Amino acid sequence: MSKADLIVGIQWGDEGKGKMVDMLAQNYDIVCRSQGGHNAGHTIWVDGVRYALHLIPSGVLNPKAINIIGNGVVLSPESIIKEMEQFEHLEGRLFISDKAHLNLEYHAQIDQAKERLKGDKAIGTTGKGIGPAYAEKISRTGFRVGELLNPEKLTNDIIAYFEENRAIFDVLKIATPTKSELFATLKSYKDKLEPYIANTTKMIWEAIDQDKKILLEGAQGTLLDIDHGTYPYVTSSSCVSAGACTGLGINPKDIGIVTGIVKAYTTRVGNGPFPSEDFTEEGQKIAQIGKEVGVTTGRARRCGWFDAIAVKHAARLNGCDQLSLMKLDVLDGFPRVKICVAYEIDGEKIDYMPSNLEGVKPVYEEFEGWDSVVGCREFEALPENAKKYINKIEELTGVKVGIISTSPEREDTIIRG
Ligand code: 2SA
Ligand code: MG
Repeated sequence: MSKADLIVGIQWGDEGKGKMVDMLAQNYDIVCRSQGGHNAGHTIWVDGVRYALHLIPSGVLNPKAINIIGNGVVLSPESIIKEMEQFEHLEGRLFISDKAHLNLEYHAQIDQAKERLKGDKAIGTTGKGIGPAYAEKISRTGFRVGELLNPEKLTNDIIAYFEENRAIFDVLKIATPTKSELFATLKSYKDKLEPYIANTTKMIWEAIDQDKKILLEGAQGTLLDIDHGTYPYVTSSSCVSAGACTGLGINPKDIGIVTGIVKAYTTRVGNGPFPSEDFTEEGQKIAQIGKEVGVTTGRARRCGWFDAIAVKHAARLNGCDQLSLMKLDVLDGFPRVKICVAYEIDGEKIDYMPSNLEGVKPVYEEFEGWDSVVGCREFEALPENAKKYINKIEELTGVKVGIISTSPEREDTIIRG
């Protein structure tokens, strides 16, 4: 029996999971997504061709790997069908859980309408309908991927749902779809997706029993987790490692090595507290050098320094065996770099993450910078100050930095034994 290795985002998403999963996917038989939806996004370049991935697991770029979208995902048929057009021969290589919930056009409409109504209290969502789709799942009024197989019944059920909730849809100015249009849309989804809809839990169990190598690919990040993130400025799924169990139907004992992906600094897109955010030119410099723009929405990401308190907290939540430190090269050439080593709250200094980050101030330690780490493929080859920075991160978080990325190139990666 094998165990499933897991890649999880340790900050607010966009830690560079794409590069790691793409690299690692070459060695795995099965790559799975367990949560989130098409709010996730990363770009992968292979032989000069750009691929944008939102829902399809990164194993799609390894022709030998099987890709599974688990029950914990909210699936936009519209979005995945478009994404699938980038690839040939997906049949037999991509499977979608029949228990995953559908994220339909009206979910995005609700999401966007609610954000508009919230005004300056908006979450800053991606507008992709993620929150409303998960809300319906938890309210037990959602529709599941397996229901696409009977589009006639699903059409009637969705129209009935609109009728029951007419008052709410009216306030949000969302029109009821016509029956014939809705049927045509759902039928086209069925025609395109039917070969991919499967009982994926059974598939994963069989793969575990057959000793297959399995990689679980997290989306978003720990600080956006619905329970453990900076609520309400979070996404609506379980982004922590434990979520991968419910989101796929495996048990905690099936999980193998947990690698936390973390940027050498911190970014956040959307609203909500961010203690180590840097509002000065230095923050802007990080954004510019790190090309910190959202892949899904094109939004500018807020930037700041490495937050060791948040990372220590997230590493414990996920049970990280190691950290993978991404984009270290973005800090090249900074005369000094900072790490947030404690928080100050109401004049008191604390070394743990409180339940509410609102009003928390960072306490920094400063370190001398380094010239360049670009292209380093051995720890020993790194400039002394970069080594000190990494050693400090290990000391403050209590987790080994097992992998270090020194440029966007696949090969520019240090893997420590
Ligand atoms: P949502 O749409 O309901 O999940 O938004 C709720 C919060 O979760 C944040 N969120 C993200 N943060 C970082 N990256 C994400 N994926 C895209 C990317 C984002 C993009 O890879 O760059 O392109 O803008 C992602 N998805 C959700 C979101 O900003 C809200 O704070
Ligand atoms: Mg991303």
